[in-house]
Amino acid sequence: MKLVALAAMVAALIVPSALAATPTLTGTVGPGFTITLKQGTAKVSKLKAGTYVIKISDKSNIHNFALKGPGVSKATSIGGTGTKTWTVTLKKGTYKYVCTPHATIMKGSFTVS
Ligand SMILES: [Cu+2]
Repeated sequence: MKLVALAAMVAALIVPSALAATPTLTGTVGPGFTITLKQGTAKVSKLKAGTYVIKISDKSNIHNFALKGPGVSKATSIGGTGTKTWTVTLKKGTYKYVCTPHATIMKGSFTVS
């Protein structure tokens, strides 16, 4: 009987941790004129559709990190710095990320299938 109770407790603990296993991406902008989006150490170029947690590190008060694509339009403030965590649902299509004031030189994109 005790084992059954223990198994139920373990199952209750496992379910939330499975939800917490949402893939995490890291977006970084600044301090120089650079903007990147990585999964681990790899630059993001292709992703599967689904829910992702994106941790943004905005390291400059002259840059921002803006992400746009199907169903998503998010940006950090230009004058602000610090970290932000976005939970986004990515759909099939092309997503672009830019620093809004320097979008011609600070940009990247990836496709979702
Ligand atoms: Cu910029």
